[in-house]
Amino acid sequence: MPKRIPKILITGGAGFMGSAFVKLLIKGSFSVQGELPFVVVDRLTYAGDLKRLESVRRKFKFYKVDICNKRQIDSVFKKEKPEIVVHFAAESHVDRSINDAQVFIKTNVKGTQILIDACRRYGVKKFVYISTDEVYGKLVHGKFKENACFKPNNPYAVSKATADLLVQAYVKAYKFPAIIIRPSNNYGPWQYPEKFISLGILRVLEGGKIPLYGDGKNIRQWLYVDDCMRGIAAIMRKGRVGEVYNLGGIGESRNIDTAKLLLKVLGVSPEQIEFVQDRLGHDIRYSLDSSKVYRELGWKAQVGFIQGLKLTVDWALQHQRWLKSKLPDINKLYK
Ligand code: NAD
Ligand code: TDX
Repeated sequence: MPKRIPKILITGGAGFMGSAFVKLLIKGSFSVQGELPFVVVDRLTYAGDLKRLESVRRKFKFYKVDICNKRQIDSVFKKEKPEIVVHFAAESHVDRSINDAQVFIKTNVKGTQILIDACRRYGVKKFVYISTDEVYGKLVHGKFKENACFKPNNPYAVSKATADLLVQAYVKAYKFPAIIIRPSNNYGPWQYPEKFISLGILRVLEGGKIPLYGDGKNIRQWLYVDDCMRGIAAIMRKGRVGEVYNLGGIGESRNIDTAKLLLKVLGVSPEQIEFVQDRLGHDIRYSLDSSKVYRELGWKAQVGFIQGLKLTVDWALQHQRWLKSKLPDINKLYK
């Protein structure tokens, strides 16, 4: 019997993580004949780019749709009748949310509500919400488990926490078949060069320095994007409906150490660092306990931090033109 793949709709599939997920699904379906049942919905904001999916073009259906537009979402659901929805679409950058929170509340909260309601109307069997470690807020010692309290500290984190709570409320009130995933900081190929590692690479490729906020002692738990996608795919297939799963990376590192490692991998002087004004309300440290997903599904991050940085830098050297095409937008953001 040929294997049957359920129809999967991926929102934000032209973004950094969504596109990696679409490519993983397509790669895992190589033995399947005929049209693949993958549907991508993306508004193609500044962060969305179909170039990320060029290598798998024609292997999925694409709709340029805003998740906040109920009519458009309805028409996609009516036509495609997805069985599973994996929801990545969001405004995802903390600095932009501090500059202006409006679109974050609209897309991340209202957009999620519109999607959930469409899922309920069209009988979607599983809804996977990609939340974030930022919902828990900062911590100095230990690690956050899935039942930790929410204490988000910036407008982006608040918008993601609100949508996360909304999903939880629908699970409780209507037995809505959702699973929530909270990954730590992702990095890797095709990340928009507004985030720390991809921005650092771009600045060095331009002959500049890596900008470090404050004293550079803030800590992030870096997760290579392909590791994260393996985790999301495993949870989508075998995770328990109604549950929450953390996905934390291996590499917990102070930003200053991350910058130095990155400079070493890039083969440039460790002096290529510039201390700049700190981010408002900058969370000191994020760290997730991922023992639940390891216990239940055997997932753990596998790509070491140096290995992941090497893969990311190799990719960047081959895609300089793409990275540099984002410079006008980045220079406007960080002027
Ligand atoms: P990204 O900014 O690279 O991509 C977001 C995608 O969503 C883009 O393609 C964009 O066009 C699309 N989008 C935005 N608004 C939309 C709208 N109104 N309608 C339809 N599409 C819209 O983000 P990413 O880094 O790939 O993150 C994906 C998801 O994972 C987000 O929900 C984010 O909160 C979450 N997350 C990201 C990280 C990380 O480190 N990048 C970590 C944890 C969780
Ligand atoms: O230029 C910079 N200099 C710097 O020191 C930038 C852009 C960032 N930083 C610091 C701030 C953070 O401590 O680096 C760290 C990482 O910053 P970002 O890459 O902006 O990520 P972060 O704010 O931690 O949020 C990320 O992880 C959680 C993602 O952007 C979110 O989408 C995700 O939910």
